[in-house]
Amino acid sequence: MSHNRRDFLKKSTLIGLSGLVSTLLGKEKLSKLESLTKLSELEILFDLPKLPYSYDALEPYIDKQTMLIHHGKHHQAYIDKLNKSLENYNDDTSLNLLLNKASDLNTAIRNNAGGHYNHSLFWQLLRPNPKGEKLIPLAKLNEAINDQFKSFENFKKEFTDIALKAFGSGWCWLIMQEGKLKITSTQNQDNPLMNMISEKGKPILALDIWEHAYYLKYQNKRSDYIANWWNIINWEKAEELFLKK
Ligand code: MN3
Repeated sequence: MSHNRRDFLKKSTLIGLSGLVSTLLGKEKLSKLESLTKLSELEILFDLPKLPYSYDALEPYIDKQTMLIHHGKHHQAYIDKLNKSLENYNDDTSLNLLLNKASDLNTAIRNNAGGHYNHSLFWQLLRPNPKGEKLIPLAKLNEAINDQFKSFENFKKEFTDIALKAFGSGWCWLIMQEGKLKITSTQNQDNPLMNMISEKGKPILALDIWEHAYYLKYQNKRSDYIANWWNIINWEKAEELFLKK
């Protein structure tokens, strides 16, 4: 091999290497930039989550029309307003962080972040029950409910009482608070994750008691709506939330 040829090979290897490095760096920078862009889009723009069942799947307990409007119009409206209310918000917009400092936020962010969180959870905690089977809590949660409320029937009664007594629009919850189960209610779209709520805790069950959740089928009869809700609780999801650290 001639001297020149060897020299040429060395040079081209070096050029090749530096080209490779700059290509790699460039690609890395590009993908970092892409992931940052994606991340900020996700943080700023919330999307309507798809229902884990069809709109008519909860019949006859919750009718198709109610589900179409509740999910497609009401939940969508909370998301649209949340996105709009965050347009000039320059801090971290992850949902949990927003709920955690809800008292510092303006009413639009607080209500719509709550509305989005609450409904997203509510859909997941429902399941079809076409055969009308009697649904009861699963292993660990069942044990805890029996321990604390004496029996499932007694728990149902206490939960129903609180959901019926809650004045106006709001939510009824089963939460974990300092290692204990507790039934609570919140007004409007507030929830037990918000910093200013006196009864804070980890949600395990969520029941929407706004009239828009039941008015089409049940009119003003909230008690009938609640009685039927027990037929479509997704206890697998409740168990998962109960066991989650
Ligand atoms: Mn609702």
